[in-house]
Amino acid sequence: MPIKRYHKNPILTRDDVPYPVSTVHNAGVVKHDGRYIMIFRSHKKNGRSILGKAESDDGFHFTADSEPFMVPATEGIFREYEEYGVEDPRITFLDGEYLITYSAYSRHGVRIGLAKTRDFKTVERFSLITEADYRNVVIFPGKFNGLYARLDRPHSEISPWAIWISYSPDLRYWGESKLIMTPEKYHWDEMKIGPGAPPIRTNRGWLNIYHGVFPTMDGCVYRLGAALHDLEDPSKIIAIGDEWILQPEDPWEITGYVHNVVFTCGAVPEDDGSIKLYWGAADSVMCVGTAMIEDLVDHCLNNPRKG
Ligand code: BMA
Repeated sequence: MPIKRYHKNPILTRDDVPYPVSTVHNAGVVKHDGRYIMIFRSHKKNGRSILGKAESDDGFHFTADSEPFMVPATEGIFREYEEYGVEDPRITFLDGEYLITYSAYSRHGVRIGLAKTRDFKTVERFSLITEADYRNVVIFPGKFNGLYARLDRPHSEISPWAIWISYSPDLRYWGESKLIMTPEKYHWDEMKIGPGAPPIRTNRGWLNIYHGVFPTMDGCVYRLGAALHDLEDPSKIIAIGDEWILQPEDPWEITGYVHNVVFTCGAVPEDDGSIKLYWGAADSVMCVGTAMIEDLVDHCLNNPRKG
């Protein structure tokens, strides 16, 4: 498998967080001023989620801040839509700003919020960029014919839960939406798929590390796979690797708050052609692994799914 697990996983748990939380998982991670910044999700003990921040010099050893980074808004339009919590942050660096997309839960369903920061000291909510019910929005770190682009995963009772693309001139208004990738019948991702880490630019295409879900008699299994999108037109899928690249195997991936889950919200590309891939394990702890980007691209191209 192209992903090599770090030998000291898990790298961040609730015991490392100075305020009371019962989980640490599904974190977006970026490198800012040479340091790794992790924005992670935690369940509070009332079952609702907040976002915390941790920092690291090497991408493996993280120290969490003493206070949460984002808690549900108490004013404005966000207040109504974040009542039940904020979850699963993804971070994209573009035009000098970090764009943080996150799931905003409320009695009205789940929408995606977009917040911006330049320094991770202050953060400003910008807009709620979807209606209900959407999750897993990742923004491309690049523009296409002057437009921002994102992948997302609407929930639908009619069609399979699949990956769509949309475009925006200003990050606020999104359109030109198109379905681009669907789950494959009786395959490891047959039940639903969703974007994972924000796409990574490679010489051979945009690398999209996504999650796929398979239903079993013992509940759902969340695994990670990889797909390659055209550099100029990211709505075109060049290839989807047929096999998963990561599945729950370590004890803390198999057992936890939700069993059998590896779920990514972020990967950091390095100068040597590797990435650090971060994933939440069993919705309980954070883990990291490394891979060569070229190996992940080969994974997509050398054994692509046929469907
Ligand atoms: C998904 C989301 C993720 C979570 C996963 C496994 O639907 O809720 O945040 O990690 O389920 O529980």
